[in-house]
Amino acid sequence: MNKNLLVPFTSLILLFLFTTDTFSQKVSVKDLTVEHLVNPLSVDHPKPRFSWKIISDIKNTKQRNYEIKLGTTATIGKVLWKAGVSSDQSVLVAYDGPKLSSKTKYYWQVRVKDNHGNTSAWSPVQYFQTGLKPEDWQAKWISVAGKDTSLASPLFRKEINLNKRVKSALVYITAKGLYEASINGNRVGNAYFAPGWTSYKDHIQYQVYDVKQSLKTGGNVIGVSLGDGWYKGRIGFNHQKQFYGDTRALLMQLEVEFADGSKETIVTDNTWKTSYGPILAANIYDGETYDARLERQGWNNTGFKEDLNWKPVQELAFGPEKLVGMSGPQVTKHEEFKALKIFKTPKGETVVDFGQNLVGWVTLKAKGPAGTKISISHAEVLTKEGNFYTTNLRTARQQHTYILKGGTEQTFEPHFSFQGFRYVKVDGYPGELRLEDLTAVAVYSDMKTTGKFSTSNPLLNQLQHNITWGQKGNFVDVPTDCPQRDERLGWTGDAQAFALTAAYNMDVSGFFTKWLKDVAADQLPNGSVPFVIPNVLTQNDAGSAGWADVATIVSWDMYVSYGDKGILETQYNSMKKWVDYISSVAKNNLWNTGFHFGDWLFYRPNDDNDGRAAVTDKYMIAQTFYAHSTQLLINAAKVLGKTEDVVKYQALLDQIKAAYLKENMTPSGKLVSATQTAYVLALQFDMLPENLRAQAAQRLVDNVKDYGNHLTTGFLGTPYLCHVLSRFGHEDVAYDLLLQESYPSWLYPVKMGATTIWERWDGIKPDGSFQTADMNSFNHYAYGAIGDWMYKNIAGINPVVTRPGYKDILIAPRPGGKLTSASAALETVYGTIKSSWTLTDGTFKLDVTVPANASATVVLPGALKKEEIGSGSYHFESKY
Ligand code: RAM
Repeated sequence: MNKNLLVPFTSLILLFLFTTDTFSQKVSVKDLTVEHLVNPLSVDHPKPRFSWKIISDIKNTKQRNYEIKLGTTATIGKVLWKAGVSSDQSVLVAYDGPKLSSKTKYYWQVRVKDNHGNTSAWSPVQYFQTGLKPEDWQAKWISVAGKDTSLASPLFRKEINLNKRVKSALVYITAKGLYEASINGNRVGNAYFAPGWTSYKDHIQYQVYDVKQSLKTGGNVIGVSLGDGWYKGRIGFNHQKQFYGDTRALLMQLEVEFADGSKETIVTDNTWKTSYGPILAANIYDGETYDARLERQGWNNTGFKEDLNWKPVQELAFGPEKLVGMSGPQVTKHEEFKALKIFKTPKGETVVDFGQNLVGWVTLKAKGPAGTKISISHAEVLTKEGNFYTTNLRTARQQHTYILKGGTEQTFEPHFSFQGFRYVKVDGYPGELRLEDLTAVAVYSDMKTTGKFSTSNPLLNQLQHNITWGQKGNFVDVPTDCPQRDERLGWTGDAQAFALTAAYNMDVSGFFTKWLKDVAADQLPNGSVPFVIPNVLTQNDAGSAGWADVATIVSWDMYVSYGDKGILETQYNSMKKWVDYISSVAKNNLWNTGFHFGDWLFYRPNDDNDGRAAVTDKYMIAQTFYAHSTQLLINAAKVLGKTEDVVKYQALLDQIKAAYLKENMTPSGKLVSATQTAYVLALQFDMLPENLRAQAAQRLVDNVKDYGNHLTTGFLGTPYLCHVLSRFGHEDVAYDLLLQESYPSWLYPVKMGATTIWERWDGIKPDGSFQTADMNSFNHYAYGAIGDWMYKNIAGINPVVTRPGYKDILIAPRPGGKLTSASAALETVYGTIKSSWTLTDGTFKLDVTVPANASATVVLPGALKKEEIGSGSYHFESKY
C-alpha cells in the first residue's frame, strides 16, 4: 500500500472511533473514586465504596441502575464480583462481594443506565489496592545504632540486586519522624511531610508508591533520609520536644514481582547501613541547616564507595501503635510565586516580596565559595516603617541556613520544615541577589479545588481569595490554627468554625476523614475532646465548648457536604461519647463547669469605660453548644436508624433548652449577655421558643446598628452571624456587615492589604501598628468561615440535608449590598453545580446548572414560587 495514503486513512479510522466513543454516547461516567480517592493504593476499609459521576447532555437525567465489575486483572477477565442494581446511588456504593485479600490490587469498572433508556459504555478500568495486615509486615523498624541524639538527619541505604525483569514494584513505607526516600537517586513519590501527622501513639500511616519505573535489572539502591517532624521535633508552644518518642525510625517493604511471575520482598532490617548527611538540623518551626559540603555524592546510587565506612543500623521492636494505610490526600507542592521585588528596608535588611502570604518554602539558587553561609528568614508582614517583622512568630525561628560547597550553582530548598511567609530576608548571599534566584512554592494537602466564587465587588473577591489562601496554608495534613509561629496545631475550634467553608472551596472529604480518626483516637476515656488534635497538650487541655464540639460538628458537616453516611457510622461513637461527657459534667442539665475559651477574640476596645466589650457569658455559650451537639447526634442517629438514641437524646435536648431559658433569658426575651454572639447562637441553635425568635433577631439587629453596622463577634459567633440575620429576614444587615470596610469587619484586613485571613479583626491597626505580638497571626482561617454564607446566600448554592452531598440542591441566591452580579460553581460528588446571576435595571437573571443524577429547587429572590428542576442548564428571569 502506498505509504502516503496510510496516514490519512489511519487518522480517519481514529477519528471515527473517537467520534463513536465520545460523542454519540448519550450518557457516560467519569471521575471514578474509591473511598474518595482516585486509584488509591492503601485501602483498609473492608468494604470500600465506589463513586462515579454521570455525564449527559439530556435534561433531567437520573441513574436508573448501575453495574460494577471487579476482578484482579487489568482486563477484569475473571470477574470476582459483579453488581447490577436498580438504584440511583452513584456515590459511595459499598463493595459487597467476597472478602477482599490484603495487599491485593483490584480492578473495577462501572456502567450505568439512565431514565431515558440510555446505557453508558463501561468506564475505563480503575483500581485500588488493599492495605497490609499486621502480619504482612516483614520489615523491621530500623534506626541509627545507639541513642538517636544527633540533630542531623540520618541517611539509610541498602543495595539490592534484581536479576530479572521487573513487572511491578510497590513500596510500603513509613517513619517515626518524616522520611524522604529515593531509589537509584529518583525521589519516591511527590509527597512531603510523609507519613503525615496522626495521633502517633494510636496509629501511624504508611504510604504506598508504585516504583517500577525507578528499578532496573541489576544493582539498585534504596536511600532514605529522616527528619524529626512532629514525632520527635519541637512541637507546641511550651518548647516541648520528643512528644511521641526520642528515636527516629524507618519501616519499609519493597515488594517486587518479576516478569516470570516470581516475587521478591526487600525490607528494612539489620543489613541496612546508616550515616549522616548534609542536613545538620531540621525542625518544623525553626527551619533547616544544610551544609552542602557534607553531601554524600552518589549515596543513593550504586557504586558508592563510602558505604564501607557507613555504620550498621539497629532493629527496633514494633510498638503498640497500629500501622494504617493513608486515607487522606498527600501534602504536595502547588502554586509557585516569582519574587516580585527585592529591596533594602530602613534597617538595611535585604528583603524579598512574593506578593502573597503563603505556606511552603523558597527555592534559592546560589553560587559561591565553599563555606559561604546564606541564611533566609521568613515573615508575613513588614512593620509600618517597612522593616522585616518576626516578633509575631514568637519562638519559631523560621530560618534556613545553607552552606555552600563551592563550584557550580546549587538550588536549595528545605526537606523537613515549612514556613508561613510573604517576605524573606536574605543574609550572606554571595554576589548580587536577583529576582530569578528565588521562587516561593506553596505546599499543602493535595485537595482538588471544588469551588469558584466571584462577584461584581472586587473587595469581596479579594476576601474570597484570602479565605482560600487561609485554607491552603493551614491544610497541611492537619487543619491548623496558623502555619508560622511556634504553634501550628490542630485547634479544634478553628476547624469546626471553618469546615463548611473549606468543603466549598476544596474537596476536603479525605482530609477530614483522616483527621476525624484522630479526633476519636485522642478523645479522652471520659469522652472529653482535647483542644488540639492530634493532642500534644495535656490531658487537662480538653472540653472547651465550641472546640470539643468538633467531634459532632465536623462529622455532620462532612456527611452533609459529601453524602458520606460512612463517616457518621465511623464517628458515631465519638459523637455520642462527647455528648455523654457534657451530660456527665452538667448539673441539672446546665453545662456550667470547666474551662472554656468562650467567644475567642471578640471585639474588645482598649479603654472600655462604656462597657462596649462584647463579652458573652461562657457558660451561656457552652449551653448552646451542648444543645447543638445533642441535635447533631440526634440527626446522626436518625440517619443511622438508631431509634432508641433518637428518643433518648431528644428528651435530653428538650431539657437542655429548658435549662438554658431558665438560666439565660428574661421573661421578655432579653438574654443575660446581650451580645451579638449571644443572640446569634441562641437563634442558630433554636434555643428560643418560636414566638420569641423574631424579637431576639431584632435585638441582634439593634445591637449591630448600635455598633455602627459593625460585628463584635469572636470565633464562635462569627460563622453564624450572617446566617442568622438572613434566616430572620435581615438580609440587608447581613450585607451591611459583610461590606463594612472599617474595623471590625471582614473587609478591613482586605483594605489593609491582607492576602490571607487574619487571626484578629485588627492584626494591623489603622495607624499601621500591630496587635499584641504574642497572638497575631496573619494566616488564621477561622474568620474565613463567612465563605459558607457567601456561597449559600450570595451565590445561593445550598445542600439539602435530607438528600446530602448535593443529591438535591437548593438554589436560592439573595442579592444585596449593591452587587450587580455573582457567580459560583461547586464541583460536588455528582458533578458541577453552577449558579450565576446579574441584576440590571430591576431585572434579575439567573443561570443554573445541575449535574446529572441530582435535582434542585430554585427560589428566585423575593419569589414565592419554587421551581423544581432536574439536571441540565436553565435560565430564569424575574423583576426585582
Ligand atoms: C490560639 C490558637 C487558636 C485558638 C486558641 C484558643 O492559640 O491560635 O486559634 O483556637 O488559641
